[in-house]
Amino acid sequence: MSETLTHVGSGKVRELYALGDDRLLLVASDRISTFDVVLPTEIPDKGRVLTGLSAFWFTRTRDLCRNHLLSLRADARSMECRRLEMLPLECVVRGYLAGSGWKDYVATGSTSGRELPSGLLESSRLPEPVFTPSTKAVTGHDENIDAERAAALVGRERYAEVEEAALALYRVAVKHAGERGIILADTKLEFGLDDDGRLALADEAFTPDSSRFWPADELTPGGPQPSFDKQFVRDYCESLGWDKTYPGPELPDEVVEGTRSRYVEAFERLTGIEFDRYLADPEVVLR
Ligand code: Q0Z
Repeated sequence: MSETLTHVGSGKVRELYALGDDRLLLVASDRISTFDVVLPTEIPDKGRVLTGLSAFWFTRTRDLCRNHLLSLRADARSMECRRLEMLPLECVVRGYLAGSGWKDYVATGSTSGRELPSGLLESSRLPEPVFTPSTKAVTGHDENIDAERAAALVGRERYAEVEEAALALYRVAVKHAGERGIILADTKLEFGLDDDGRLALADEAFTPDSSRFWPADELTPGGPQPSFDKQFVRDYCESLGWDKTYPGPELPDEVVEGTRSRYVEAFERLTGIEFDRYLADPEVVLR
């Protein structure tokens, strides 16, 4: 049995194909981006780590919120999904002040129109997680928007439903990761609607490409934190004095190997499953 694959989209490091009318195949490559540039060197198995982690989280959170996952392919990097009508919102939840949340806070004392306590440092833990939706930019960076503008995009009731679901999902993932020594500082979730108009979590979920993963034992607010997965790559790129425009630098073997190890370590710590077992039988993350 073979099926026609029609390429329907490319992300920086992922590809999307149509499987008939109502399903999609999401394929995670081994490409890696840093400072918004996709590097010429791949990290072996990175795509498999991300696909396995997403599938793990979809399985663990299915009672909290429906999701698009239908099955994993034997290659361990491809996911068959229900095709949804996607909501035009990036659903960001932040538990710590980093990235654009920190930038907004420095400039205005708020992020996405939500006032935060004074005196917070970069990478400080927030008193409670905040939902900071942003627009989906076609090019360039997503823009944080306030609840009013976000609700105008999806409707007031749907907005309230998405906010509640995103916060509930984030809290579950944060607790699980925290017990395994990983801080999930923030995350970006995407939701869509199924044929019956029901909300479902889509895209990837709680991967290092959609979230900030920090080693819990190294948290030092007052500056940016080392990334659990990409820090070797960033440090190496910084050491070159590269101007962060295309083309990015080739990575030496030891940076590739160190980075691959960090991805596999994140997978094994979070799932409690040996990565080689996942490669042999991807469905182990679905149980
Ligand atoms: C995800 C994206 C990627 C490029 C569309 N279940 C779904 N139903 C409808 N649409 C999507 C999904 Cl996941 C959907 N993207 C993001 C992913 C490559 C763009 F792998 N775009």
